[in-house]
Amino acid sequence: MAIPILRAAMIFHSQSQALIHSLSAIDETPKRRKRVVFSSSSSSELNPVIRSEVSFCVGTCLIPHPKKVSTGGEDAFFVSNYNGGVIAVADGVSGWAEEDVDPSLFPRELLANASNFVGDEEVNYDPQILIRKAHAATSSTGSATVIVAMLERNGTLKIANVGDCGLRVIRNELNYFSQCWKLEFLYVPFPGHVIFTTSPQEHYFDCPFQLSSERVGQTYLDAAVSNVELIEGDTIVMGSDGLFDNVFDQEIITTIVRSKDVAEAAKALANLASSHAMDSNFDSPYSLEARSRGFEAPLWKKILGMKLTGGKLDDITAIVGKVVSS
Ligand SMILES: [Mn+2]
Repeated sequence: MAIPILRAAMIFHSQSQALIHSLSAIDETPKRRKRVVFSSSSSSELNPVIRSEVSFCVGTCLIPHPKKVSTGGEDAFFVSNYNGGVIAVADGVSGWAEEDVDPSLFPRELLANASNFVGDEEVNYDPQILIRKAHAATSSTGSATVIVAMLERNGTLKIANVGDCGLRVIRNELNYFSQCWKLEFLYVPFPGHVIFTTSPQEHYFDCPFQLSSERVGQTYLDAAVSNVELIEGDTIVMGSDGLFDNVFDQEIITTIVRSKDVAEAAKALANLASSHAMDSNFDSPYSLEARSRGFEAPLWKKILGMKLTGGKLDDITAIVGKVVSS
């Protein structure tokens, strides 16, 4: 995404200290733990009940914008195996480069701070409070969209989202019923479908809600907050707009089904987004949206009777998390 909110109204400060944190992909192996719960029956006997807890198994992939390969681009992410698992993506607003500000500094520092606060008592495992504390601790100039998802061991996924990063939850209903009825012979590869999706928040086309170093930006109070009950076998896909602007949900599902594990799925999704981004003939989610807002093809294309098409060149972050019992 390109446009910082109300750039003309911003007051620029000289930053004496810009914190730069490089966040790299961490593929977390879920902790194996079964909790034995003793519940009393009507006959007051103690019956041991094995309650399965869940956590994420995560794969990640980041492909920078083709012109930003040397700097790594302006997306940032982190993955933590704290509790059931914490996943976050931030996307720096590239328009800051016009003000001689490195747009990658703010999102990287924001997520470095967020990763430090994951176990904080005041955060209390609430993604919206995590965003508040991380934002308050960030001193770099710039702005970023951000999404944070935190999984409880009981399967509750708590999401807070500011801007146009996104998250999808994909469930295979057949496997769901198989689990309910213990029909293990029905555990077969099946496409599944999206049971939850975030919605982008924006001021206008290509200008999303964003946390900022300036007062004109949004805050944690503007975050869209959702809770989703996940079950073993669910898959979540989190990404920057570079993923969801270039890949349709149905393609995401197909890609996940074809992949042997979460690492392969994340890589395949990012590669698919990257190839669509560079394909001027691909009718992407981005070009569909642009046409629906009244944007038109360049004149030479219109003369040839062609419509506005093509993917959107951007940094691409794809994170795939599979819910496993632990
Ligand atoms: Mn982006």
